[in-house]
Amino acid sequence: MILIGRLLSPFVRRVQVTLNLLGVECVRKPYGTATHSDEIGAVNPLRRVPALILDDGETLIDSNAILDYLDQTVGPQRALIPASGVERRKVLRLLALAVGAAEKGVTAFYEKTRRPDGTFWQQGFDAYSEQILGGLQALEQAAPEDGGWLAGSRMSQADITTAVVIEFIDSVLPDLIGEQQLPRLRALVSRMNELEVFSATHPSRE
Ligand SMILES: N[C@@H](CCC(=O)N[C@@H](CS)C(=O)NCC(=O)O)C(=O)O
Repeated sequence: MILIGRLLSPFVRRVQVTLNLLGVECVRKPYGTATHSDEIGAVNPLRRVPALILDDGETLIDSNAILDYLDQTVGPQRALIPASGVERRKVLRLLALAVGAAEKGVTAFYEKTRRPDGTFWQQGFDAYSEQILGGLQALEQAAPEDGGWLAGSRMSQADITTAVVIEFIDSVLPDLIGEQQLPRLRALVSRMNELEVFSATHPSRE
């Protein structure tokens, strides 16, 4: 299998962490949307990453679809999103918050870096920042005080994605989350970084 995209993308990174954790063999082509638009467009008409090319040539696009495929491949015992019930709803809600914050982070980052000189839209940037912090604060409130996982007694996709998103926001919007803010999520990030499957995917190691 081939994963398309760079680890700076939180959507690509959460897929790579999941591949590592589940022990699924895959090579990655570190194509960036700004530098490899045509190569990405050849596998995804939306010209976005990630995309996952399966061994038979089928191509999956969007990290949600890719993670769903990986969960189905390993089966319900090892799946990182519970198959049904209240556990599934809880993880999906946490993921909506984390993924939503990532999406707004990407938009705010583009606003900051990609507009022509002099056309920075401060009001929009402030609104995106507020949405990011709103999502992360809701995740902070959902995190257990005792340092446990976000949903239940074992790691789920909510833990992976949240930790990836916190590190992404810190890297592209370094002034947004104060060092003293979100202590439970900071503890989660530390816990995830103790795992090689996670820390090996840090964008600085690409
Ligand atoms: N919903 C998509 C979002 C993917 C996404 O927005 N990827 C960004 C990189 S972080 C991208 O490709 N942006 C280029 C663009 O949208 O033009 C997913 O979960 O895979």
